Amino acid sequence: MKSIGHFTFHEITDQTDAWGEALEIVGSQREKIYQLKRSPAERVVFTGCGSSYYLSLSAAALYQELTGEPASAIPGGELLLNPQVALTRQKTTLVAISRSGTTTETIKAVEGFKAAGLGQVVVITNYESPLSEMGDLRVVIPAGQEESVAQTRSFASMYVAAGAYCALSAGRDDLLHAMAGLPAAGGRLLQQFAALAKNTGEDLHYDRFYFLGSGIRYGLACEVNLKMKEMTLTHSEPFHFLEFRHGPMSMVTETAVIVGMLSEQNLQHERKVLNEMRAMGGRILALAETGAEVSFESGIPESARGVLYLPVLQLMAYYRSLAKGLDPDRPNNLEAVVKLEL
Ligand code: F1P
Repeated sequence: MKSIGHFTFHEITDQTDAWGEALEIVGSQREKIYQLKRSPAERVVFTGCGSSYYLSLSAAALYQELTGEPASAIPGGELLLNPQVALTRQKTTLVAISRSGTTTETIKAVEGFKAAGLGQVVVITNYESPLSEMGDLRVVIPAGQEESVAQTRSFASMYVAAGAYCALSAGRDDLLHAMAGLPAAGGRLLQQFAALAKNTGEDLHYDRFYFLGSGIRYGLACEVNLKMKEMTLTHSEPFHFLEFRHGPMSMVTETAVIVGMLSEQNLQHERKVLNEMRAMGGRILALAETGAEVSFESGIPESARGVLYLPVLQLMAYYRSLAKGLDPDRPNNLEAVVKLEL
């Protein structure tokens, strides 16, 4: 009989193997990615559902930051029902992200995109699947497969793959080389901050969580927010750093945890927000490359290390779930894949 949360715990704590596989697989497709770039699209659209949409948000921001080319993200269901909002007549590359490769909205959205003949399709997934079959470029990361409903190892593996894809699309082999240090850095974080994740996660005095992240980190803030919801049924919300002052900070009490996913680029502005929320009584949990309660000390460039914000926060949600008597392997009301009759 497996203990409650058995799968989630192991999928979080051994996830860095899947990060390494993701890097190998994308690296092996380097020529194909360069070939895609030789007939460049005018824009790139990333799509997925749930966690995979939040991954799309972060990946689109990274793609545009690194290449200087227009990139955006849209939920699979929106691309299916309102394609006119995300697509134009411009030549477009669609990057479809899906752990299972079987989510109905994502599959139908890609079918519609291909029927419109707008451009190439890149698929990032953990399973050989109906979706992967539709890719002109297919990134399949089996090591990211998981039993649990809430994405942890799968998300991180696909996120690393997406980051490597963005780096190569920008001709930044240096970033891909630097990303080779991610699995070791992630393993160190899981060792060094396991107790912090457990102590904060188990403290049920806290009844609300806010995840602050800007730029390429906003999609990651949305993802860890979803983990908190799925695994622990706790009120939580993600915000861009400066946005938090414009109303939502009214919710800050001493029962609130404000998680700051700090950047180097805007550290001064972001840290100021956290200091103001601390003065209002909130519990602050800051993550950064250095000088924070959770410091990565990775030596990896900012645009290549986004995945490092995930493990400690995933583990915190895991421990909170157990402390609340829930089973993180089987979140309330959820299935691993949403399949619809459309
Ligand atoms: C998408 C998804 C997950 C969500 C939940 C239900 O799955 O919405 O993001 O967390 O597990 O399915 P997929 O398209 O990435 O397989």
